[in-house]
Amino acid sequence: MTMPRRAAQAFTAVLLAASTVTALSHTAAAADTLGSAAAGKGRYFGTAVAANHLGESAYASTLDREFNQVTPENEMKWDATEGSRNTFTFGNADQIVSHAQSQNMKVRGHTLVWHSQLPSWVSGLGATDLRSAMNNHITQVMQHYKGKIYAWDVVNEAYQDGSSGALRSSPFADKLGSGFIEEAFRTARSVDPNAKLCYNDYNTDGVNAKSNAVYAMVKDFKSRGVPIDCVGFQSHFNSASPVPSDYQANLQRFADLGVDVQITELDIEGSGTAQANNYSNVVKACLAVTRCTGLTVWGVTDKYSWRSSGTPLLFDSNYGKKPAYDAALAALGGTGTPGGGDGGNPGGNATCTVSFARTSDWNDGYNGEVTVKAGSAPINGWTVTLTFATPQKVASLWNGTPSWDSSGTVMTVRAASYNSSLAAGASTSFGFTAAKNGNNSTPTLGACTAS
Ligand code: 9MR
Repeated sequence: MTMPRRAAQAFTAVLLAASTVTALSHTAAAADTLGSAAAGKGRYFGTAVAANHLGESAYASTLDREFNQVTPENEMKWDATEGSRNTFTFGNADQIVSHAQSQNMKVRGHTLVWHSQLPSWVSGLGATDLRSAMNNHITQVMQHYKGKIYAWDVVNEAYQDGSSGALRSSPFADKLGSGFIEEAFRTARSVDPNAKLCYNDYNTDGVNAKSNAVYAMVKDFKSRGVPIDCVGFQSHFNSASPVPSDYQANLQRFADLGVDVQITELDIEGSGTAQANNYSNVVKACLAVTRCTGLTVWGVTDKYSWRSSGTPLLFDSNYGKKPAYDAALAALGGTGTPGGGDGGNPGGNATCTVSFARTSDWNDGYNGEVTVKAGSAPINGWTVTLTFATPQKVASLWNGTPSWDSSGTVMTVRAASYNSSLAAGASTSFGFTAAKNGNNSTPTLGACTAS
């Protein structure tokens, strides 16, 4: 298609204006995602990410829309980064880090010293060699990511389950003794003094023998000046390991030691209202603790969860928002969401009204803006029709999803994913550019339908 230069310039200007509008209205949409709602409370809301799913568009778009922090699920572990001694492989982890950076997401480094996913060459070393291999691993990995990681899980899962309160048997504990934890933290601090250094564990979510042992360690570290900044509570819950009633109190007692606390690997098996209530309680517990700086769920979608059959996450296998999503968002103070099972407006009182404005006009085209306003009840979706005079044609549309009747004159626009939910009385708008093709009339606006 050829266009006279002036028309082409005008068209470019319109497209620029259109993309500006998209960006502005997206940011302006108040707290309608987990990340933005958490940010409103001074927290982040993150997820574990697997590099091999980033190419799946629904995975990446859900990740980018909802979350503002990521933890590589496996890609930074010892077996992934140093499979053979002193040969480092960062490709998959780098992919996650650059994706996160392009989206302004924080990255949690997971994890430097852990008994699991540990290559067999490490377990085979004698004490002296093991100590230098551990310090070298921490140094090389942290140096590679220096300046890009907000917090590292320096040591992961060092304590035994059950009532002993003892360290778990591992090559590190068995050969280096309990001092390996302190040594790992001191090495980590010397490599990247700007990264927060965390201890991370599971079954430490309530007050129990295991969390008491971690508590005693953190208290000791703080009293002796061993560098530790934060404690991660993995929070993998199911019916055998439910959300403890003293969850918040436990987070608070750690925070009172002078460390930040984070929910680092949250997933809760179940479905429906029960699962939603559990998520709500966990989010509220974090918000109630000033030093609880953020939450991370252990995966974007049930489809790829390590406990997939327990459907423990916020998005179902088709990336649909679950009631648990609605509950987590509501607990964060976010606005209502579409498609969240029981989380929306179930009544028949959802209404909306529309108005139209021509926001700019030029020889052969104009921009139109349609404002959609919810009635006296919140709405989860809206649809508007516009009938255009022939031979006008819509060249582009933003902040809505258009479809056309067979004559090509009646355009039905439904909400975009991010502007479908409106609180009672709240408004949003979509816009379009139309080519006049010799007809300067204004389209006829149909009624607004809300759901
Ligand atoms: O989700 C991770 C899964 O893909 C791995 O196969 C597994 C191997 O140990 O690790 C899972 O993540 C774990 C995390 O790194 C540490 N806490 C427990 C997590 C769930 O097992």
